[in-house]
Amino acid sequence: MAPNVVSPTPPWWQTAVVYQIYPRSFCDTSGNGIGDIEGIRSRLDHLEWLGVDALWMSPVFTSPMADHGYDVADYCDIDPLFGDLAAMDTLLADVHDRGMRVILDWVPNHTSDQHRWFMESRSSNDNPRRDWYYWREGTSDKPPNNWQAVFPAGPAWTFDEASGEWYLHLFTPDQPDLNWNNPDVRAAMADTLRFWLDRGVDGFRMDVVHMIGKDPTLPDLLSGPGSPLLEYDEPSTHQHLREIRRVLDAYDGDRCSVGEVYLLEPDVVATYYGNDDELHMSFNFMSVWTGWDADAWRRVVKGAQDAFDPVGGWPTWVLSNHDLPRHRQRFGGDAAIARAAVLLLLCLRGTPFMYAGEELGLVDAEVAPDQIQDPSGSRDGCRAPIPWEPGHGHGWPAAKNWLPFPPEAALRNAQTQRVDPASIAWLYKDVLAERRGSSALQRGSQELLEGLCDGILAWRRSYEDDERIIVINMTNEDVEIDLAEPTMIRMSSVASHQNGNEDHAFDGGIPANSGMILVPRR
Ligand code: TEU
Repeated sequence: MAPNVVSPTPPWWQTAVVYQIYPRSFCDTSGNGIGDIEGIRSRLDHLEWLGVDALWMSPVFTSPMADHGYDVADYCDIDPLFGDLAAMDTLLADVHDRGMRVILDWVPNHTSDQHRWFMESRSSNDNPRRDWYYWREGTSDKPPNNWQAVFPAGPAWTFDEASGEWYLHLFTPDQPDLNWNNPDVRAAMADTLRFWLDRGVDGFRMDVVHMIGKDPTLPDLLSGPGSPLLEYDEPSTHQHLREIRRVLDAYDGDRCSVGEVYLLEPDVVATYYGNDDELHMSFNFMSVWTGWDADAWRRVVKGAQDAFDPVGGWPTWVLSNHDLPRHRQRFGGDAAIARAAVLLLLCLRGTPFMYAGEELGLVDAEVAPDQIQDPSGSRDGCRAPIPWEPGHGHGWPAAKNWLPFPPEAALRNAQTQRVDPASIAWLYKDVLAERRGSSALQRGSQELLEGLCDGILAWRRSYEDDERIIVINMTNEDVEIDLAEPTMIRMSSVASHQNGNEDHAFDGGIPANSGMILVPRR
């Protein structure tokens, strides 16, 4: 087994739990049915109550909202829909006052077609910014290569009648890809990072960052027409990431990056950490493609250990985000599974990323076909407004919000759950507190425990004399295991085990679809 090396004083982001906020859906204070920055600020007590360390905000920059903010028209300003720079500065100050951090969402692969850079680039074939994007000659019936957009269905190219050339967009035609081969683009994008670093942000989530480097000849995908997203791995990206890292490292305070490297082989993802000179962290999306199945999870955990440990890359864990069906839904909707998944996400070695609303055990909203907002058509369900209160409007002032509420909002809302110690929100809070009090859970080594029983995922975390064993029963049957060492139950995902602060002797029984944190009996 690889050594799982632990550094003596880890940077804050290695011991942190990050809470992702999709600002449109978090909390509306202006009354237009869309969440805003002031709404986030007004709910910081919830984050503090929960005990998370940092919040990551999906983009709030100036945008025509063709992809709800992932189409940025000005990286250095706030869209009026969400507030303004002053509101952002106030939020930053308030988050910092509460001892938490802010991670912004930086979208380097593409801008909006309404960004002034693209408008200039598009204005004529000899504009000085022409080369800031990928323009290629061709006839209107044949795109320059076989790349397809991730969404909507169709080529990753749009023909511009005025100039008789095509431009590249891995996503919608409103999201033209920046040409990172151009040093002026790299310098301008580095400036956008400095703008926010100077204002005090603690890090960046970097959108599809593995796609920024491109072979300028843009060759066809050998596998045939499709999106390069899940397979593209271009050497120049690593050079760009080293430059980006130097921008962050020039600031104090362990400013960090977490890359959305959408490649499904952990070994390849790990190369994006470089020699500790590229990304600080990367998502490893194997977890979101894995069902409620212990064997599959063992492979994912082992895959991460084998990929990240040898290169000293700090792992990350994620179950839900704004692009995917919520994990409770993916795992079949069972409330017990959602509770056991709390231990899965928060006790594996690495930085966990929660998605707002998972602490309420939410499933996705149902959105009528004629109400769909998302350009991909499939992601609205997990972007439903967060229910804050049980009553009418659930704490949202408008008569109608940009999306409907998720199911069971009268029960699955922050106010109701926060006064119920048996709720999933309290389970998150308790496990987060346990994590914070345990160097084993925060930064300890990790060893998978093999061969205990079919359907059981179990692992040991150790740091000096602090130790935890986590066991999760991913089956619909109660099972018995023999750990061959006496342990006490510190915490269980089963509500009835949770009450009282005393550890209980572990007799080997683990109820169906539940998890436990165990400590050695001393
Ligand atoms: O997502 C990248 C992306 O394409 C995947 O999330 C996924 O394949 C897609 O959502 C499936 O429909 C990032 C952002 O997270 C996403 O919200 C943006 O739309 C996208 O980049 C473009 O910026």
